[in-house]
Amino acid sequence: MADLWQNAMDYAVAIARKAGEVVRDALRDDMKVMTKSSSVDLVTQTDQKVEQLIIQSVKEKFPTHRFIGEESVAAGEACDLTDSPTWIIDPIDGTTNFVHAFPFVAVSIGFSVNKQSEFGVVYSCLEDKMFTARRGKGAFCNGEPLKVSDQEDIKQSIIATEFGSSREPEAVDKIFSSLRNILCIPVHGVRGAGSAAINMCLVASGCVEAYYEIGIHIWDVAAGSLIVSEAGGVLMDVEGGGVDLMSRRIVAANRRAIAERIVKEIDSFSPPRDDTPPSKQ
Ligand code: 2AM
Ligand code: CA
Ligand code: CA
Ligand code: CA
Repeated sequence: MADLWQNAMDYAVAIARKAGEVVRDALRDDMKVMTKSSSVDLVTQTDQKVEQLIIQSVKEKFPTHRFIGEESVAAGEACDLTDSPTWIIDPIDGTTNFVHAFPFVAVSIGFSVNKQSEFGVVYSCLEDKMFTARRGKGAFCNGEPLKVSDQEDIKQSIIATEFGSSREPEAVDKIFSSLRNILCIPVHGVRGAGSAAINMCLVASGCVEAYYEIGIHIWDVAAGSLIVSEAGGVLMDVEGGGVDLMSRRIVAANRRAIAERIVKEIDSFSPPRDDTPPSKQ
């Protein structure tokens, strides 16, 4: 089956590039900005158009494959990861950035079979950087191999995270208490690109030692997590142990010891899982 998934990955790269062109072109047009769950959870027609473009393109070549896409789930489709070949799509990761023309916006396409990631493609379309990883075959940016930072000391590290989309004071307090603990280690700095997928690619590229966030969704990190692990990094839950992509929580780091130190400092909480049926939320 190896060749088939390599073909699928080549196809995903071509689709991501085309999708990125649509995103770049849309930046020049007047945008209609809508909201979903709250006034800071933004969506545009381009998010929806790009997701449909990706799904329709994949269906032409792989009609039996399944999909999890952010905007399809928002429209009521199940967020259901089965053993079937499944494309996990975030058409625009960094919609808030996109709306403000803040230049970190990605198209993210993960692909999983038997619940195992086979490849990941993240196209940072305003930087024109194509990040790719195929299971067991390494991670690349524009064809150049990626390797995580070899820094062992968290005190000499940059840590990436995000403030998320919740403005509930209790959730914001937890985010800030984790941030305070991390800053006071002390670390060299804390950064956030505004795109989970790009943050993961920064870890894979060795620009930041680690990225953590509570509140992400499977489509934010499906591709990026394979890119991190294929670049030699580690993935962990915010309470330690293995990552469950449906759990809404992730730590990605260059080294296990750095991931473990972050786990120690995080004030953790558990948002409703991605695979919770809407009736139970
Ligand atoms: P999105 O642009 O695809 O919605 C993790 O931080 C993810 O949360 C981001 O990659 C972003 O993905 C999403 N997100 C949604 N609303 C946000 C907001 N107001 N600020 C930052 N990220 C937000
Ligand atoms: Ca969104
Ligand atoms: Ca996203
Ligand atoms: Ca998105």
